[in-house]
Parts: sequence; structure tokens; C-alpha cells
Amino acid sequence: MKYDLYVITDEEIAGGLSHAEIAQLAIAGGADVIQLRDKVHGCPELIRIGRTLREITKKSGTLFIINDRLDVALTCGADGVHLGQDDICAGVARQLAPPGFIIGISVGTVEEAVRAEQESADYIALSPVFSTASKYNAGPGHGLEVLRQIRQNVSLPVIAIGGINRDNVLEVIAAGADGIAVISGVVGSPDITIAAQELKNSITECKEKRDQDNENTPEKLSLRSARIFLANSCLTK
Ligand code: TZP
Ligand code: MG
Repeated sequence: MKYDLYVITDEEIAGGLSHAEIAQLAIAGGADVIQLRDKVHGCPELIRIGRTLREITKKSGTLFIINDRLDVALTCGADGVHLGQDDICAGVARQLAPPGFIIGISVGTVEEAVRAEQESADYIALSPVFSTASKYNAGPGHGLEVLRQIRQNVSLPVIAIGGINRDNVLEVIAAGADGIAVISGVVGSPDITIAAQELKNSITECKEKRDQDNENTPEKLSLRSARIFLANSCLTK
């Protein structure tokens, strides 16, 4: 699963655009995941919106996740649900969901991240990595050091969320995030498609550099030299 650019469709920040319009524009800019996040509408309207987003994301082959509401996610045929620490627990969600259904969990500490992995989450989101005005009760940012520690302690995909924009995306990826989830950095931009494109390009570049750096650690370089030395000495025998 690719979670590189995970865009959350918050209508309140989009200045008059609907969830469907936000999703279409973000997908045109390369979003890998669309999450429907809506704290305003009731269940029937959420299901109507969710079904529309399901159609849009199916056509583009984009992952579609619904925030908080497992019931709505299952009814709309979404690919998954994103749960907070106070939502239905992952184990129960797993029992109710069909095979292959994605369960993402917000975490704020290494302990919560390890527990989410034990509870068979499919990905975790460090929430929030930086402080943000887009979620009123998000609390202070946990910072990049917590992100690094989580990266070292779990093997699940780790997504960073909260206060991420084009100025700090590189350090977030360098700290080990597999993807970034954003509202204002894309949805609050005057051109959602361009904002998504720019962030996506930055993520891709930074991941390439990170992979190269990982290949060029002193340990790996000396291992490669040793292999070359051995291969040469075999050839000269
Ligand atoms: N969950 C944790 S922070 C956050 C959510 C939904 C808001 C992220 O929005 P932004 O504008 O990218 O900081
Ligand atoms: Mg929630």
C-alpha cells in the first residue's frame, strides 16, 4: 500500500469546495490516499458523500479511508477506516470488517504505536507531529524525535500528520515517515492540485535520497567492499 501523500478532505478549510471537489483536485495532483473527514454531517449525508467519494477514488485507483466511522466506511465500501485512541478499538473493528480492510490508528507515543501494531493495525499516524490549527483538540506537536523513535520500534507504515507543509516535509520524511497526511497544506491552498503535486514531488525526492543514504552507511559500504574483494580474489585464483 502506498501512503505517500494522504489528503484529508476537510470542507471547512477548503473555502466553499465540497468533499468531492477537494478529492478530485487532490487526486489530479497525485494524492495516494483520500480520507473523508467530516464532523458536521449526520449519518445519511455522510453515507451519500462517502459513496460519491468511493466512485471518484475507484476510477482513479486511489485508496479511500473514512475518518472515525467504521459503520459509514463499511456501508460505502471504503478501503478502510481511520480510528483515534477513543474510537472503536482496532480488534473489534477487525472482527466486523471484511478481509483486506485497512485500519489506521492515530498514536501519540511509542507505547501506543507498539500497541496498535499488536492490535493488527495496517498503519499508524503520529498525531500531531507539529502543532496545527486544523484540529481544535489536536494538542501540542509530538515532534520529530518521537517520530524517529516510533519508526525504530514498529514495522508498520508510519504516517505523520499535523502541521506538515512544503517547508517541513523533507525533515518529516528524513525522520522516517512513510507518508504525510495533510489538510491545510493542500486543501487550504488556492490551487489544491498544484499544492498536492509539489508535496508529492518533495516526498518522492526525499524518499529517494533517504534510500540512497541508507545504502551508503559505513557498514553497508564496507560490506560491499568486502564482497568485491572476495569476488576479485576468487577470479585471480
Ligand atoms: N489529526 C491530527 S492533526 C490533524 C488531524 C485531522 C489536522 C491536520 O491538519 P493540517 O492542516 O495538515 O495540520
Ligand atoms: Mg477520530
